Amino acid sequence: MASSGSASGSASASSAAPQSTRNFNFLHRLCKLVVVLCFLHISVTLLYYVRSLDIRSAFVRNQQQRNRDDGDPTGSEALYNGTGTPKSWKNCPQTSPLLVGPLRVDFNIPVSLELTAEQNPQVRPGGRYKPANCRALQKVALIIPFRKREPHLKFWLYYLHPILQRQQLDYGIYVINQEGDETFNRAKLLNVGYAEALKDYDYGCFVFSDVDLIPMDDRNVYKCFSQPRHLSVSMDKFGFRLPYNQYFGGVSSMSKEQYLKINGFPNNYWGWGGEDDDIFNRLASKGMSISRPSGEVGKCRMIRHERDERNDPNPQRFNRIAHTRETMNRDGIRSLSYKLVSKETLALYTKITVDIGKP
Ligand code: UDH
Ligand code: MN
Repeated sequence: MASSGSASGSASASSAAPQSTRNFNFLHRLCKLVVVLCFLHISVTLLYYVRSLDIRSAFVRNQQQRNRDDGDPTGSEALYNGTGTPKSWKNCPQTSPLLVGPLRVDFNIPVSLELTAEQNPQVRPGGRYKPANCRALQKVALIIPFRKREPHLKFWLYYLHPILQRQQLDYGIYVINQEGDETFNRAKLLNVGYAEALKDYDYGCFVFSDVDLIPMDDRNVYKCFSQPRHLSVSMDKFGFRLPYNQYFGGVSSMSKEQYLKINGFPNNYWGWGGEDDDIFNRLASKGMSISRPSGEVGKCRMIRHERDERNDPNPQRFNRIAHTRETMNRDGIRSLSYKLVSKETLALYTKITVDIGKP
């Protein structure tokens, strides 16, 4: 009874308080709330301000760093090296933004060297090119084994020059012309191409291409990869398929390092066939694997032709490819010998004529 009595007593006391006191209490609490809110607001604002200061100074540091790395692309002569590429330019992107994908390749439409030269004003004598606005990621020498295939070479240059430029490569074209009428030797000519190209420029990548093979997609980049690359993976001649898993013929690429690791190519495969399998064996024996584009990107056309004179199938090829491991150290780039007959710097390619001897 006492407690209920006291409760009802206090309730009646509070309700008995004057109206002005109740107003004062309410205002007092409201003010406290406003002060707390203001304090919170100021703290949050301060926190953000301090953080933004941090970010701004990091940004400035970053900018200074970038300026040091990139330099000024429009900088003074002092920034340029001897070859006309500003030392400080930024690298070309990993994937060229200029690529268009599938291409139309039609050998019924005639082409000429004059037309090709006209359409590729940026290509310099000797078939040299490098991108104008960025530093190419690779310096690539394209090596073509050759004898009496002028009509095919016209098509090759017509189609490849625009593709290679879109691929943003720093490249040079080397046509290695076998002099005389002795039996043809594709792999030895490729070795000569490697050696001669390096006399011109500090190439780090070598693409070896038959003169009659044209890629049908510019995403098939004619450059080097972490493993030796086979580029002509789906040829029309083989029904757009790889004829067999170890096939390494047609078009391939190798870095200087990869090429030297296998002592280059064999010099003693005279006549048609086997040299590409020997190269495959060399790579396999050094523990390298083959990198390839997809079947779609790797589509290419071969210009139809009969077998050339003095390039009959080599009857020794089966015996030779069975012994690659034993012969590769004594037969290759380290034992290459040939006579340079002439070197011509033509508008669209460098023509190197050589006497490579006979079987
Ligand atoms: N090459 C020449 N001149 C020659 C021989 C070969 O330039 O006299 C070069 C040329 O780059 C050629 C490459 O070596 O693309 C390979 O030779 P190839 O085209 O004769 O090899 P492929 O495997 O030929 O294409 C197979 C013979 C096809 C005969 C079909 C008959 N119906
Ligand atoms: Mn061919």
